[in-house]
Amino acid sequence: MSMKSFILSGLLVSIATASLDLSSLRDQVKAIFYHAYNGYLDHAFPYDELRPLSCDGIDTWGSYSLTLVDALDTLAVLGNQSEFQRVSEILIDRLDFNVDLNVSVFETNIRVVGGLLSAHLMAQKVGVDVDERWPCDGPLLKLAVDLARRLLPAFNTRTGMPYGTVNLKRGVDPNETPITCTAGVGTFIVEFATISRLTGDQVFEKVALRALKALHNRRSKIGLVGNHIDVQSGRWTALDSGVGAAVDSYFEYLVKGAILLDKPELMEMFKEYISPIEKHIKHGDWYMWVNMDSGSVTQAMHQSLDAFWPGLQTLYGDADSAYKTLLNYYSVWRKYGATPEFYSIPHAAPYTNREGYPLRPELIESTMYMYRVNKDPMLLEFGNSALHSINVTSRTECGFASIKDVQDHTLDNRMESFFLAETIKYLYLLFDPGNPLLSTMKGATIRRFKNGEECLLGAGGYVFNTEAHPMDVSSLHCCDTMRKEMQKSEIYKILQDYDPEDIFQVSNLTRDLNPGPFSKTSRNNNQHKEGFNISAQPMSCSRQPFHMKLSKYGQIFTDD
Ligand code: DMJ
Repeated sequence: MSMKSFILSGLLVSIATASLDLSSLRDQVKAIFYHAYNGYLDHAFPYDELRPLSCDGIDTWGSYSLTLVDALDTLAVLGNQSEFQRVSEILIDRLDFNVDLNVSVFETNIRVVGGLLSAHLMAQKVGVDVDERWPCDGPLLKLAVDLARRLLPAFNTRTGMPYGTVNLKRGVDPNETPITCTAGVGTFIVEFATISRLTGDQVFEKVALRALKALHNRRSKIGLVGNHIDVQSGRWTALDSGVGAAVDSYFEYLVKGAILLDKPELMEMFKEYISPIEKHIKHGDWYMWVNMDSGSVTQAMHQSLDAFWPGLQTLYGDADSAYKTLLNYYSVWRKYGATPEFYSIPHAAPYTNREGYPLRPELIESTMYMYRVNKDPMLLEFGNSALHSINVTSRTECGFASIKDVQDHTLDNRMESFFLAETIKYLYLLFDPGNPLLSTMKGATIRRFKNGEECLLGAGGYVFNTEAHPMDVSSLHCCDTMRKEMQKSEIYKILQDYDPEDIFQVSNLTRDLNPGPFSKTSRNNNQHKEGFNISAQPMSCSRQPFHMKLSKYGQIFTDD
């Protein structure tokens, strides 16, 4: 065993490093996954989430069997082909989005649309007998398109920025609040452009781009964006600017959208934020919260969600700065064995009522990106210690529980679906640096279509959506060559059934969206799940500045 030392916030931090057995670590991650996954199947399916203390299920973000959808591509990453196939069939058979339910546009997109798309794109690799037009068609893609179509009415606003909540059957409620958080506006390009490029229907990419640009055009004089915006008037309603909660994935999707679509324009937009962020938000190697107009600090706070930022910095090429920030974030984790949702930097303590750790992935995600760049064994040590903390602190009889308070390690009855989609996947990939998802060309295949066209798949690396669902960059280019063939397909006919320009013209979208042949008979969820309370959480972010109200453990505060 050797020691590594760092100067961190004036303290000498020493971390023991030893050579780790990656294969054994991967097995330990798998064991965590299957304990949680089997617990969900045994006690919670078909509900969205497992409640790991009461060992039952609950619908949270909709009525999607969300944990199963979110975990599907993790099964593929862990190499479980038979279970991937079995679950794909169950989902294809059961999922029906033609339900009268208000849902978060953001969460539905990143978790469900994203999960279905990545599973669709991985299907062949996992041994599924794919359609002859795959990846330009297929049952999981059809589900993703059907669901994404039901989100489109949210984008029908004066600014092009979407509402935060939509009814899957009826569109946007006429009384819906027009206040959406920044991430809720700017986190669509990865999934929506993937759909557009695979199917040839441009409306998805178009609305996502329009929303991104509308947001960017409303940055303040000092170049920052706020926390919440009125999507009809374009007026900022919460002026706190930072890189964490309610903003985070807007920045992430500028970078990832640029990479996925080979669109330098998006990277240029992102780059315009770097200097204002460094000047106003970055203090030392921490990122705080400031007023978007003045740049003055409003909260000297580190949020657990901020921890994705070093990973994003690594992705766009600023690994040195990223590593210093990562070390600061580790110092908080090491203190508690987890990161509290909000941590006061000057007081070196969690904020009251924000002491929890809901099994979030961000610090592990950034660690994985950083390890790809510098291969520092200390990063594996961190992964190892995170694995053990989670196993020791959060494990329950039927799953893994969120930590209610990192100071005393009391638990909360919640296991968010991102634990299986993201936290475990990034931990596994950290310990599996040769995985084809992290390489270019490794595992690339040639797809030959019936019409004689061919294209390369799995060749250009993968872009992970913000819920860790990998999108195969090369597949996006593949379907152009298939376009003529596509015109004969079922999916194409369905897309012809409606006019994409509707989204920019129709003002009253409470009409039935005519879901078309994708949908099955509408089910009555209460009948399916007798004895349970179904309560979807329609917004993914608070409508108020975070110092007044903010989501705790993923819960939602509405104005009521
Ligand atoms: C995930 O749903 C996504 O990563 C999102 O962008 C932010 N929050 C959670 C995980 O913490």
